Amino acid sequence: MRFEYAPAPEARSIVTLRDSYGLFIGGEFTAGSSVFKTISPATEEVLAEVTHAGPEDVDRAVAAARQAYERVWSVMPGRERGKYLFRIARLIQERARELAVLETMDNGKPIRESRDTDVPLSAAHFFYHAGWADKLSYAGFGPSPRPLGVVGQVIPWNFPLLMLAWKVAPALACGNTVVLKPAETTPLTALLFAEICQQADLPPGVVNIVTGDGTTGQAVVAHPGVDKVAFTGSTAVGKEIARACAVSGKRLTLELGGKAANVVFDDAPADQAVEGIVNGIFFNAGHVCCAGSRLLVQESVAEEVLGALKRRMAALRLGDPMDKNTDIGAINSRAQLEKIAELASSGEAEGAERWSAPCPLPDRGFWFPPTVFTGVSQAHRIAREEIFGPVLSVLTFRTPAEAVEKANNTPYGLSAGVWTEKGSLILWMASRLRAGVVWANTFNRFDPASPFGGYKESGFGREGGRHGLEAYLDVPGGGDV
Ligand code: TAP
Repeated sequence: MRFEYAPAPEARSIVTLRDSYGLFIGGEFTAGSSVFKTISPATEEVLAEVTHAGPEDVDRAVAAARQAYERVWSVMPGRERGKYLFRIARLIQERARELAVLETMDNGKPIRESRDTDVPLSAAHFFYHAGWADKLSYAGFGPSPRPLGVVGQVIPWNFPLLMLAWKVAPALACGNTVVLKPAETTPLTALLFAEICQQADLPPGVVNIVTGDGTTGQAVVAHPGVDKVAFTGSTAVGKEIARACAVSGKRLTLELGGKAANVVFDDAPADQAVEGIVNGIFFNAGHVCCAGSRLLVQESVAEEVLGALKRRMAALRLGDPMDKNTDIGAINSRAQLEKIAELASSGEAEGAERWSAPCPLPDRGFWFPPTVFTGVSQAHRIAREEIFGPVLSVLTFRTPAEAVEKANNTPYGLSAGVWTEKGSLILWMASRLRAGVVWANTFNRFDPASPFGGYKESGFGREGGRHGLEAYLDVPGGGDV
């Protein structure tokens, strides 16, 4: 039975979009070398004009960050830094609705997700790290660990504000200043965050935001005035950055791609497992580095689980991301849509069987239906490459040992999920899965107190928790290259 819902659109009026945004350098919005447009991926309407930062703009941003580091931020007592972080956290909460609406407009993700996940977790990261700012001496890194200096941070488009929070909050708590480059297609919440820094009276230059494309990212990473680089994005660009930073004396942490296995055993509670599979791959339309994009299901229950999964997928609502009933929003860009479509075609060409939920796609914007591939072999591209879209590849296994072997048969190692009612099997699996995070009977759970990061081509370094502080302090193990 299918229920029809009346549309429940979130109002856009809470957001005041400017026609044009400058770069945020030294506490002020300033002009840059050229401009580009950011669009809504759900409607393709132009939202605003944004400034492209060239190398000379990055120079100015790094100089502002250096000055703020030396004169103000690194010499400020931790308890004073903490007050600013608390203030930012509270302002994110106060302006939560505005941030959520803007994120959904610029990124295309459902308002339910930006409202209930991205924005509250962003505030939580600032609250959590505000608490650390005056307790670094007790974090296990010696009596008075020092900050690193100016940090260059480059982030992707899938969780624009949340990735900013993951990067900026620990850097500032530890006494560093930052130059951050948001993704080209999702700069708007970072620019609203810049306004929040002004509102919080954050000393000028502590946070600098330079918008632009990959060349702006390159300029940030390569700048000799940057002491540490923190990057979240694709493995291909991560490798380029590792090469650019080699033998430079810069610290580096990389949070890269993933191809997580979500492993369902025959004793798992089927309904919960299906919800977990759906959440694992269709949350944020699969634009999630730790998405459970490979379902490994025990052969004896494969048919039953797949039947239930398809019934559940048929009930997912795809469409206007501003509607509070929407489960699946837009794909963030035409380029990403083309990449997903190309990989999905390769799945069919290589012999896997494709099934897509029967949902109508809007005429304008970038859309891809929730899709599942069965009959997938480990050699197929859709089993090996990160699709970064709402596409699930299903493989089967007979024994726990086979599940581990298949789950680990990937160059990535960011996350994994295990579904079973046996605690001993969960522990057995968790100790053998080569993944930074292993969820048991749940998926996509995040907490600022819990470190997150990968193995192998998923990168190195941890974000969140006590371990995440190490990446922003001058202590051994903080990501020397
Ligand atoms: P990328 O294409 O790698 O872009 C990430 C960021 O790097 C963007 O700001 C991009 O700018 C910039 N950039 C591009 N080329 C660069 C270069 N040569 N030097 C420096 N910066 C450069 O990734 P994406 O497509 O935006 O994001 C998706 C990827 O991020 C996926 O692989 C996903 O798994 C990964 N991801 C990982 C995590 C964690 S925590 N591991 C979390 C989220 C996402 P433009 O926007 O202008 O291209």
